Amino acid sequence: MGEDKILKGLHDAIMNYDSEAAVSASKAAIAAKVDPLMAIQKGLVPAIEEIGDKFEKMEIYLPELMLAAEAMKASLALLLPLIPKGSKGTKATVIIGTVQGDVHEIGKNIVSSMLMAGGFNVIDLGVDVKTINFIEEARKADAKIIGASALMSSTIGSQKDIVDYLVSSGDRKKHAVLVGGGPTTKEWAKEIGADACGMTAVEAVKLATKFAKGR
Ligand code: B12
Repeated sequence: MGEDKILKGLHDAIMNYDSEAAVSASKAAIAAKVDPLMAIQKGLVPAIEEIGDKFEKMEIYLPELMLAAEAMKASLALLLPLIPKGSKGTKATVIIGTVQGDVHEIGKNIVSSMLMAGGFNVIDLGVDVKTINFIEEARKADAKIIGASALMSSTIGSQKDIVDYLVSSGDRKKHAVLVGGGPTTKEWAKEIGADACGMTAVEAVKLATKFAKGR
């Protein structure tokens, strides 16, 4: 099967809320040795973004959104582990998670995998992570970088809380703070005093490399 057809298969599986088709299309991508990151970025991500647009326009509702997310996760479970891991921990430790009140994890998981592939030691705290947990885990692991993902306008405020907490505890210089996820922007990062905002997983790796030795 050609690459275009495989990418279309991945895209259509998400658009049709079809986890089984997502698994078959992912297996076809793997069999055809399609680069897993390309399959994710060109096949899956545009589809889940289209789903998000339809949800926003109320053309679909929460059950469909959830089914599309399930199909996306089924596919990522096969593709993400194929992104080669760099030599573990050679660069720096990154604490990453999705902020409190927010359970969106797809983008954060792609960023985690890409950072690991880039040779970072990644400690992924999961979703709905309290501000204090980002800070405590970063202290414990002496992490040079904290990565905070937030997908909703109602939750990006927690990214500011992380920066504010570091400032008030006198630890701001110890950890670079990278923010990302749907509503975050470079202007927002500047406004809250974060070190940078990454719009894609590839940019996240570039930024982490920039801050690997500290701020
Ligand atoms: C899938 C999805 C869900 C799934 C999540 C499943 C899961 N396990 O992750 C489910 C169905 C659970 C869900 C639930 C909800 N969702 Co939702 N969801 C989405 C959707 C369609 C896609 C998100 C996604 O995965 N995108 C694909 C990934 C690859 O992109 P990404 O996350 O942006 O990540 C990339 C970059 O941003 C960057 N990045 C991400 N994180 C980080 C971190 C760092 C440090 C860096 C540097 C970079 C970086 O790199 C990533 C890879 O390239 C979006 C629409 C959209 N366009 O975003 C809505 C969306 C985010 N959801 C929305 C809403 C409203 C909800 C609900 C409140 C719905 C409801 N009524 O219950 C709930 C909230 C639940 C909660 N408390 O969190 C709204 C938010 C609106 C807003 N601006 O506030 C959106 C925008 C849909 C819309 N257009 O209305 N959702």
